Amino acid sequence: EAIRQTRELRDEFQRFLREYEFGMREVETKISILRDEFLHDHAYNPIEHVKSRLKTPDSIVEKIARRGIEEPDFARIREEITDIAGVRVTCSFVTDVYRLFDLLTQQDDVTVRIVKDYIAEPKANGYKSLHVIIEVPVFLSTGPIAVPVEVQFRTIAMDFWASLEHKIYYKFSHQVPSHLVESLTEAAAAASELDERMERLHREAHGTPNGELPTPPRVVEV
Ligand code: 0O2
Repeated sequence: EAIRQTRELRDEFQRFLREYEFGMREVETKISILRDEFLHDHAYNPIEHVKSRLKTPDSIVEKIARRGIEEPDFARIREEITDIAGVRVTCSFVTDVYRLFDLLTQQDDVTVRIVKDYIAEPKANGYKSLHVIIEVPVFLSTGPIAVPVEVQFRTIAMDFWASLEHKIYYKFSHQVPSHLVESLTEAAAAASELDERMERLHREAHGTPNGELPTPPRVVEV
């Protein structure tokens, strides 16, 4: 009986994870359609790369424990742990970050749950990125479900910084020596400056004196 119950729980967990994988694929498709459309219609690719990941069962279990969820309560896990599916969109410039964010979140079948703009308000260590938790519909044989997906938008410079910071954070088991914290904060400022310079350069190269990028029309409500 115990084995049967364990198997049932395992099957349920796998089904639960698959839903997130499907949600992630829906978001990947949306981003890749936007990228292809930009390339064809504006001869411009605002996206450098896209990386998706599903949280590992171990790290989900760890987070469930940290949240004090004791029962295998999938409804509560779905409600509280919103970063099981994650898509990271790395853009060329800050303008593109916000443009892509708008284009994704304005789509009719996308529901925005939480926005955290760490570009407008960077974290104390200098971390910058635009985070959004969205819900996208996934159509299963049993009917539609809404799947939460965390999408992080950032520039290449922000991504470079975040990936180094992440490695250092783990190397020192979350206790980074203060001189490194300071250097990282300085590096974050340098990355932001580089972002500004690169965007200015890009605009100049496109001969747009007021800094206007060749912008496609915004979505207009009819
Ligand atoms: P991984 O390995 O990327 O999945 P929580 O998710 O509950 O711990 P919160 O406040 O709800 O935290 O989420 P928040 O602030 O939106 O950030 C979550 C994710 O953003 C992290 O996921 C990182 O990917 C990224 N992030 C946030 N702050 C930092 C930071 O200071 N440095 C770096 N390098 N990344 C950051 P995970 O699960 O921590 O990691």
